[in-house]
Amino acid sequence: MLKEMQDALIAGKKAEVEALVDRALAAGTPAGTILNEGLIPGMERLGVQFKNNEVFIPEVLVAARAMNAGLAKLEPHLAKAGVRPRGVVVIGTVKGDLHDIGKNLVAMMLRGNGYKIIDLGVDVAPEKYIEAAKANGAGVIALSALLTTTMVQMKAVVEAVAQDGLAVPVVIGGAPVTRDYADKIGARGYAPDAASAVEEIGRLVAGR
Ligand code: B1M
Repeated sequence: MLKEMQDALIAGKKAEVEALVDRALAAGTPAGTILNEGLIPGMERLGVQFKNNEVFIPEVLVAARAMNAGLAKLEPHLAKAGVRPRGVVVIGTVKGDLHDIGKNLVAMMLRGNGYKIIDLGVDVAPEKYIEAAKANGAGVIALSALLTTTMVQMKAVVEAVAQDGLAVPVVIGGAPVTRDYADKIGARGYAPDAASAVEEIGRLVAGR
C-alpha cells in the first residue's frame, strides 16, 4: 500500500493519496510509517526525476498538492494532545523561495509536540518574521530554505533580528542547509529534518 501511495503521489493523484492514507491508517499502520515509508520516499523519487528532467514543474506542483493533502490527513495522528503550548514558534520559508512541504512538516511536528505555530507561509521577507515574533511573543523564529540561491536570505533574517535587538533565537533547516552554514551566519539552531527540529527548538526554548 505504501508503494502504491508513492506512485499515486508521483502521479499527482490527490484523491488517491488521501484514500490510501485513510486506508493505511484504518489498517493500523502508524502515521510515522506512512510518512517515512510512503509520502517522503515518493517525494524523493519525484525529486530524482525532476533533477533528471524526466518530470517538470507542473507535474511537481500537482504532486506537491497531493503530498500536502496526505500530510493534512496524517496531522491529527502525528499530533499529541497538548494542553498548554510549550512555546510560540514563528515559521516561514525565506524570501524568494516557494517550497513549503518541508516547512509544513516541521510546523506540523511542532504543533504535535505542543507548540503554538505562527506560519507565515512562503517567500517571507526578513521584517515579517520580526513583526510576527514581536506580535505573538515568539520564543523561536524558524526558517526553511530549499534553494542554494535563497538560503542566503537566512543570513539576512539573522542580521535583521540582531539589528532589531530582538532576543529570539533563529533556527534554520532545509535540504541545502548545514550546521556549518548555521554557525557561519550566527543562527542559534539547525536541524536536518522535522523530528530534529522539534528537539533543537525544545533545547532553545529551555534556554540550553
Ligand atoms: Co524545487 N527544487 N524548484 N520545486 N523542488 C528542489 C529543491 C531541487 C533540489 C530539485 C532538483 O534540482 N533536484 C532544486 C534545488 C537545487 C538547489 O538549489 N540546490 C529545485 C529547483 C531548482 C527549483 C526551481 C528553481 C525550478 C525552476 O523553476 N527551474 C523552482 C524554484 C521556485 C522558487 O522557490 N522560487 C522550483 C519549484 C518547485 C515547485 C514549486 C515546482 C515545487 C514546490 C512545491 C511546494 O513546495 N509546494 C518543487 C519541489 C516539490 C521540489 C522537490 C522535488 C521536492 C521538495 C520537497 O518538498 N521535498 C525538490 C527535490 C528534492 O528535494 N529532492 C526540489 C520533501 C520535503 C519533506 O523535504 O523540503 O527537504 P524538504 O524538508 C525536509 C528537510 O529539508 C527539513 O525537514 C523536512 C522533513 O524532514 N527541513 C527543515 C525543511 N525545512 C526545515 C526547517 C527547519 C528544520 C528542518 O528548521 C526551521
